[in-house]
Amino acid sequence: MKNLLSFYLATLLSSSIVLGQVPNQTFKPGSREFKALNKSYETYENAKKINAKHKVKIAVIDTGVDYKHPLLRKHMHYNLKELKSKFDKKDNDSNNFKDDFLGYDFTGLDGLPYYALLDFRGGRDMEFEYKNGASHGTHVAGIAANRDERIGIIPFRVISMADNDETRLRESRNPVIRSIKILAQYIKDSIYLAKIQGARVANLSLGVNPGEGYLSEAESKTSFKKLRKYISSAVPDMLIVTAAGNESTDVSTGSFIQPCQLRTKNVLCVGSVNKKGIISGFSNYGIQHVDIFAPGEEIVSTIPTAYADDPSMALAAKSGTSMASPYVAHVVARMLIEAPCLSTDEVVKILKHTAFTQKVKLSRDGKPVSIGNSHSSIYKYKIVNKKKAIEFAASKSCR
Ligand SMILES: [Ca+2]
Ligand SMILES: [Ca+2]
Repeated sequence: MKNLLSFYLATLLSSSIVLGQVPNQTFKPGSREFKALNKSYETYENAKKINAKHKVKIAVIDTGVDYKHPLLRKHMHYNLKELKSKFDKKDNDSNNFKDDFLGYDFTGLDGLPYYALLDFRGGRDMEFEYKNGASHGTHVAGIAANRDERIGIIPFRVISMADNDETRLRESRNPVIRSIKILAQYIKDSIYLAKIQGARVANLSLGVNPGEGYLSEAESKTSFKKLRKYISSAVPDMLIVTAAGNESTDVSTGSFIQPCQLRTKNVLCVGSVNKKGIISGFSNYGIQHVDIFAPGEEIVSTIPTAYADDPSMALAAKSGTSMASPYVAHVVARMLIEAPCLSTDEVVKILKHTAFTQKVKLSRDGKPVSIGNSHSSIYKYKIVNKKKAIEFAASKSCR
């Protein structure tokens, strides 16, 4: 359990992106497995009712989400046009993706949503789940939804837990694609699909460390530049909330590549603070990139049900900017529920306007220090004020 509790995405994405780790499965219609899989999703009628309650949708672009979790089920936002026929291997709504009835899994070759494999293994294979499952994304989704039935979650899996498993990498006979180009494309496609479903918020609790010679930094930067262009031009009405990362570094000087560094108006970069409002030791920071801070230490949220005997008790505490980002995504969703007419620009302005302002001394090497006198400057930072931000948005009521 130790790994679980201390896990956050900076470690998840330490080196590379792997494709082809998920074995192909044959799904025979009418088979026991096929029936079990179909049953694990909502029926068309149920999904229609659940969808209707969702006033704002958040795309959770991550490692996938346990859509069967009792605390997440009512948040899952289905693509009804595809759900009607479930796995018919056809693109029923002509969006270029087959059977994308619940977000999309970009990491599997089988084209099925995540968790399909887990279902086939009886739902209790902890080791397998750890490597392939949706622990990180499930936790993030729980924070983003925060049990508000008006918030829909559209889950996308753009990375698999196996991406960070060196043993698995070495043993794998599949080609390893160590390219951030692929990840940038998955993120772009997720945003495209989320847009069609009407999502106004996307959460990206991820980043890539191009170290160990796997990735060319130049290539990575080019891919992210393209992604930035897409985000600013194709989805100006969607606010992309991103994690600042857990390298204890100024984002503008770090060697990692993150959506957080995409400096465009509708990308918000979130760092982590503790309960006292002090910047978390692991959190990245930086005047140029980090827009706002939010709680990111020991945050209790949902984890895949395979981890607990009682599915409703599948919860764990995790720390990281990965947890701070969906906190802000939730606040943004709540603001948009109050005032759907707010533009992404206005949302960002209100978030910053209503935020708490904190000051911290910076040491000579530029790191925030809470004590000590050998400092060279002061770093002012903002912490999201959930209550005030939502109230302020409500005062801008669109009606
Ligand atoms: Ca489709
Ligand atoms: Ca289909």
